[in-house]
Amino acid sequence: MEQIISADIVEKDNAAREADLKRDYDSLGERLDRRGIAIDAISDKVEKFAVAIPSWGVGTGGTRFARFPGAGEPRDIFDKIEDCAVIRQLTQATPTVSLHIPWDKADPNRLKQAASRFGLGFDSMNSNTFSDAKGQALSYKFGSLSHADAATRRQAVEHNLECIEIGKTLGSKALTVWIGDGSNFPGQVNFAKAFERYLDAMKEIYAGLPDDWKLFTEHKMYEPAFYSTVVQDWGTNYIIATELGDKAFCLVDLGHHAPNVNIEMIVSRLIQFKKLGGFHFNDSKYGDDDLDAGSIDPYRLFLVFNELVDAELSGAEGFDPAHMLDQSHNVTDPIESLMLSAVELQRAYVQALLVDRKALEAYQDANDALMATQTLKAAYRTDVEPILAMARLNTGGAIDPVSAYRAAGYRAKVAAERPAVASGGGGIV
Ligand code: LRH
Ligand code: MN
Ligand code: MN
Repeated sequence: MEQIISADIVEKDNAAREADLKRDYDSLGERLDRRGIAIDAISDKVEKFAVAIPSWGVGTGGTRFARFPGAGEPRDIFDKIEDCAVIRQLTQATPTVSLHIPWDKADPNRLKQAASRFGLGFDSMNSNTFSDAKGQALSYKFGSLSHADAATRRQAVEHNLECIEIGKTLGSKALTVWIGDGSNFPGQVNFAKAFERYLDAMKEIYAGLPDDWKLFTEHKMYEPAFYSTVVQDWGTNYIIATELGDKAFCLVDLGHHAPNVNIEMIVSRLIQFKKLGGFHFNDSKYGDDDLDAGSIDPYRLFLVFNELVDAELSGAEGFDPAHMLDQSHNVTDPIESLMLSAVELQRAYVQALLVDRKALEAYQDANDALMATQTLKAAYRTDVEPILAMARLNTGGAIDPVSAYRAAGYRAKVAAERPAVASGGGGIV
């Protein structure tokens, strides 16, 4: 397996940190031991934790006002795969890439070959009927899978079926469908009719799904439609997943809810009714900000993982959610942001593993609200960095991924090979 960052650089950076890490790990191990927790068992779990990198996340993002390109941006999906390989190498947490079609359209066999050079696999395929592709016959300006015009709906269905076909060659096992369909004015669309058209179209896509695939639908409250969206909320999403069948699940993008919505409770509900498919992790302050996971509200991320760990430990039937990042990096080096975001998910996961669940249950049963919440806080307050760093070291990654990445000078190196992409307005990627 090829490694893009020279092993010497990673080893040198690790060597400078290893002795301190061992001390910190042992000391944390001792403290966890006092709480009846075996640190090595937790480390094993972290080593198995995986999150997919979105291909669109490694390019510099932008807003509808402007995009300020970074140096050495990937020119195409093959450059993106190399950037993903760097993230994988240094974090050892991101073995797969999630593609967006048609943004990443290329010969599937070449894609597979390019990824396998670095030991990367492919996660869920993402279709795109929220923008018009070059040369597309019918426009999605007024919708896609719910469009009033049957021919436009057909075109959108065909596109999704094509995504499945590409994914089959790549070894993907899921299709994620997010549509921008909705309305900008009251009265613009008939809610019920639009949803009915959407469901009919989705049934055709579902019929083309291989038996061992899953179909994820992603709800989003607003944007680009600002008055209503067809797949607005988790309730609508749940209806879709139940209408479609056993292979259909809800995908929760953390940025797609109304402010103050209790996302962790949505997660719990979907787990309880066996319809949680997976996540697009990111963070937000105001809307679908697509900020780095854990950068604004790390406690919320922990609370989401608290639900996930609760389900994992209680052996919830069929529980196997897909983890994907979905972020836009406007002012940071996307590789650095994505590495740290993957680590933030691991951190929340480990903190959630540390929750004393027996004690929590007893406090809940005794209506001891204060101690119940303190039980969560005790886990959340634990600095688990030594566990995360040790897991990286044990699996061949970097103790400090950003430090090793900067020491390798990867961005400057690719900047010399990849010509600057023009800046300009608009576009989320
Ligand atoms: C929509 C979304 C969806 C798209 C991605 C680019 O806001 O979250 O997942 O595929 O952004
Ligand atoms: Mn998303
Ligand atoms: Mn989004």
